[in-house]
Amino acid sequence: MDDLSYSSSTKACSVLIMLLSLTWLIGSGNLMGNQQWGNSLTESSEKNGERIVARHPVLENLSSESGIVEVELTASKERLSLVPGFETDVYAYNGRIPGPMLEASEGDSVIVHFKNDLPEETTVHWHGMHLPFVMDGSPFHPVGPGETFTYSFRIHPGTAGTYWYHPHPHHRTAWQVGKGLYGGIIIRDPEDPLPDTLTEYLLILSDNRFDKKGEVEFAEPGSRQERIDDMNGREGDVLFVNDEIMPELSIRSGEVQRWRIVNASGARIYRLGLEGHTFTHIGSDGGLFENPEEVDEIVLANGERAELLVHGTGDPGREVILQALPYDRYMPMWRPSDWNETLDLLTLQYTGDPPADSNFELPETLRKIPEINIEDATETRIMRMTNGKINSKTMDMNRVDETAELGATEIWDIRNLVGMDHPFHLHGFQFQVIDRNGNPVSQRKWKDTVNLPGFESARFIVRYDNYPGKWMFHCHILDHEDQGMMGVLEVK
Ligand SMILES: [Cu+2]
Repeated sequence: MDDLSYSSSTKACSVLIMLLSLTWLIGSGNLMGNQQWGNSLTESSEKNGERIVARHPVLENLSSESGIVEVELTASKERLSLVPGFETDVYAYNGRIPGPMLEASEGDSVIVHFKNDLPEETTVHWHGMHLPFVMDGSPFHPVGPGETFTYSFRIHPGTAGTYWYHPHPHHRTAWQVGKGLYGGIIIRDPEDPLPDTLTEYLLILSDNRFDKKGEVEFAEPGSRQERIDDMNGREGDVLFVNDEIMPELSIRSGEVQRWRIVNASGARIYRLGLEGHTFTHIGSDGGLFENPEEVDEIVLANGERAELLVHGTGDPGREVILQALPYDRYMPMWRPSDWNETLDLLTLQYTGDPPADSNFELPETLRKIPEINIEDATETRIMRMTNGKINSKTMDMNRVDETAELGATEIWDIRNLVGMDHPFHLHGFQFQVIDRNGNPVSQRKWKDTVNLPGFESARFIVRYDNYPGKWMFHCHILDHEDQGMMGVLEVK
């Protein structure tokens, strides 16, 4: 595993005693969690003065040139322990689930030497990234078994945020992601408005289902379960945060932490709440908001990301649970019987240390997000989503569904005509939601995925900058995408 480097948590606090107690914490491994199976992390390293993500493996940068991030990524069949007591046939990036995090900064050039060691075609899609068409890892550019492909792209200014990578082969995405192929991306802004002293976590949420032998279970063809999975998308009863079931994160009373959360689940939508705590919602798909929002909970649909500040308002020694609260995304007749149960995701354990004197001040404005002007829009594209179809069509690789001019500004009017949620994702270009069900949204945000609850609608505005090509748009319930709930926008 020499292609990986490990990072753990540091906090450069002004109070000496905090520094000392933290050094002790890292030294004693208390930040490493207490339930680790399979590809758990047993090492940590610290990078002084740099922002680092607690206990999340990072793709090692092989380049010593500044402004270049060059990494190796291999997808292969592995046998890993995901649930206690079992080994499981999986697909993994660099031998891990999730794959190691890709970390780069605005302005960097990223080069990924990808090798497909799987027995089937795959691609690597860089979800949310603004990059050339041939680098998008869409179904148009499969990488065959045994083949290699070098993905290279530039990180545009203003795109700092949390993204993720996953396969996107035609009809096989749900299966390959279900087998373990997904990983996180953090793009950093050299001028990040938040202090680099905050402990930062990247939490990749996924769920999976296992048979009695501990193998990943997919429904038998023709079974009732297959009908349910086709309709709802495949859900599992085992919830993972990164590679762990119910991991434990550590916080000190008074401390503020920065959490980046990715919904990498094929179908499960998370309504997240932290017992007795509120969140400061500071960012989503395309990075930080202009203005932080105080919220009690947050709904994260498939493919979406959230950046949150968690305030350690609890007492020393207290234990609180991050929960997936009931969320009804289903058609009534297909609703699972346990849909209204609250599920536990992780434990946030307060240390026994006396409350830290947090001198953290949240900036009122995190950054300015340039407005895409509605008056510039030259077209409105209406997308009618029904179960399995967009505008009454299923995906055809040989058909272009929408054609637009490079540089054009357009409005997309997404209408969900059925009674279950469909999260809508556009490749290649971040957009700004204008309104939902006719009501203007509270503030401008960069998004690449917008969830449409049953019978709801939303409009967003987008400008097709820089990159011509055939860009996918689709429902991000992966089973729906594989069934053909997807289309092609050609920008030329
Ligand atoms: Cu869908």
